[in-house]
Amino acid sequence: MPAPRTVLLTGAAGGLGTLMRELLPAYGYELRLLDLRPIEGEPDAIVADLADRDAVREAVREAVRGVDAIIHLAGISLEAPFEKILGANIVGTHHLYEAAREEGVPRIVFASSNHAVGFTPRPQGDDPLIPVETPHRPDTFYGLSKAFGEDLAQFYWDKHGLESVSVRIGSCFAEPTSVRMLSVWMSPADGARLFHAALTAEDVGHTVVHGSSANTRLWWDLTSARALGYAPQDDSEPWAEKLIAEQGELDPENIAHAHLGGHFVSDPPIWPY
Ligand code: NAI
Ligand code: 15L
Repeated sequence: MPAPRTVLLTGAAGGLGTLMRELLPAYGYELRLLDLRPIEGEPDAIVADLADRDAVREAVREAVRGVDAIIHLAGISLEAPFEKILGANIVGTHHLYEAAREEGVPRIVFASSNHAVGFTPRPQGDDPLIPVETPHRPDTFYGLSKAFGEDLAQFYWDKHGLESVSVRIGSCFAEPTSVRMLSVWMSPADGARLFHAALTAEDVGHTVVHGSSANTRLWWDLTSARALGYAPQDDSEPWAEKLIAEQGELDPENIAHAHLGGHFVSDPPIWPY
């Protein structure tokens, strides 16, 4: 596949979308933007609801002219009633993949989440890092929709030859804000590095990768991400002393502290996580 240059960014108005709008152009990408909401200062951004099949067909058809790949960030990004998750994340992601197939877009980078496998026990002591092959163990309807998205990506590769990289993102924010995040944090700069690797690596078929920085307290294995050419540069450790002093060490007897998904495993999920 020739190196992609023009990339459709869905969910471009959101937190991660805003960070990637700032960071990805430095890699030489020309971004086309799509979101449910208008984006201030971006009059050319396409406003469309991915859950609406006719809208997404029109939007993607318009956005796809000259587009080499899609980074799919759009969707509900926290737990919500199943009906809402069903529309935005499950139906919406299907609509996007179907439109991409129809328009011949060769690759999608799908923003999956640690919550697709959130009930996986986090490593303790000398336990090995969580492998990328760990079975789906969603911790919420939200996590269930990300597990669906990964399976959808596999299906479109097997059936239609549409390549995907499913990035199981840990926590991608400017800085870690909890003790758990010390283990799953991905700096925005490393996020851009990982998306760039996912867009440019050869022959990815459908590859699932974990999305974190090179954290000292890492819980999961980054081998498949590194195999794409990802070389993380950041580490959450400089925040460790302050966060542990404020919040205490993780308690293995607390189920939210004992699982990858943190407080998303609680019923109902407890914020903040
Ligand atoms: P966000 O909630 O800030 O942004 C999501 C964007 O998607 C919003 O701008 C929203 O308007 C748009 N959207 C929602 N439903 C839509 C629909 N039906 N059609 C079109 N657009 C729609 O979330 P954030 O943090 O930017 O995350 C981006 C993606 O990455 C999400 O898919 C999220 O699940 C995933 N992710 C993010 C993580 C993080 O740490 N930020 C961690 C793991 C996954
Ligand atoms: C996610 O999947 C969410 O989209 C994000 O807002 C954070 O909650 C992140 O996971 C996390 O686990 O910290």
